[in-house]
Amino acid sequence: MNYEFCDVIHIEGLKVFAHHGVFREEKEAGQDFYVNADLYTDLREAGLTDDLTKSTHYGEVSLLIGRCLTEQTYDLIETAAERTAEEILRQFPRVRAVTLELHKPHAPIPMEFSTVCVRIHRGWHRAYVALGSNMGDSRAYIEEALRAFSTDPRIRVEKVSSLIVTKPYGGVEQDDFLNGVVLLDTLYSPAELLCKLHEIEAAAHRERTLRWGPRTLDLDILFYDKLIYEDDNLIVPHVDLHNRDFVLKPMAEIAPRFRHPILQKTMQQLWEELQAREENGGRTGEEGKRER
Ligand code: A4P
Ligand code: MG
Repeated sequence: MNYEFCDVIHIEGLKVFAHHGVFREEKEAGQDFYVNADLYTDLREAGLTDDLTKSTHYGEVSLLIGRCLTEQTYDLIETAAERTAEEILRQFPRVRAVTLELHKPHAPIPMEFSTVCVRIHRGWHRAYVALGSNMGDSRAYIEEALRAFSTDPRIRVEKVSSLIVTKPYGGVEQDDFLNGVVLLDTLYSPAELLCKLHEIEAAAHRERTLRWGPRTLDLDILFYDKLIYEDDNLIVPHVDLHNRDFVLKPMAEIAPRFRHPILQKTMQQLWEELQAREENGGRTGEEGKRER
């Protein structure tokens, strides 16, 4: 978590009468639920200025929690908590993350107990995504992808680099590419974001035939916060980004001081180093190929 988001607005024991539960009796009769919430935000400016517009109104957040829990009925408190956390994050832009606890002290448990609850932690994440196309109307495909991002309620487009024309990398004879990068704030997990990228690629009639071959649209996750992660479907940071001028040039434009979490170099440094290697005769592509 970023140092500036360590401040918290804490709401405790917010009582909401609602109808969540798997059993019909629970849905009919309803019962009291209690909510605790930690809203992670930066309170420094509000603290110095005494100005509510620089903070998040806990009364409004409480009313939103009440609405989320009463406007719809769910079987699971997991779902009720998930929807509520997401609404808080979407409607209060200063809140970067939320820990939400939803208690159901009158849950149908045939034993004495004081409470049962779910506690979830959700937040916005910053992802850099590479944009590429070298088939059809490349600019239109990339613009369509940006539109798909900006109309998704779980994504905010924060910055878009210039789009640049680049020579194909990777040894396949093909047309020049149009490339760029975009910085997204997203509520998606890395795996969910990858799924979303595949959906957008599919809508652009992307066909997976030749690896590194021509494509209408290619969307790769470059970074997801400072996460270092690898499974069968996803490697973050992208394994080969430091060898690619078509990634580093736009990254150096929109995030020159962003530091690669493994290589520990900034985008500006990596871009300068790659240019120096290219000037010394090394061509990117071949040495960059690696097994996934
Ligand atoms: N995958 C793993 N990690 C990631 C990640 N961080 N982001 C997996 C996205 N996908 C990731 O990708 C293959 C699989 O990689 C995915 O199913 C995913 O589970 P793909 O997009 O289906 O296939 P691909 O794009 O042909 O292969 P690859 O290795 O992703 O190629 P690249 O790296 O995308 O390179 N030259 C220029 N000038 N500009 C370009 O944009 N692009 C490529 C493709 C080649 N040459 C280029 C350009
Ligand atoms: Mg790809």
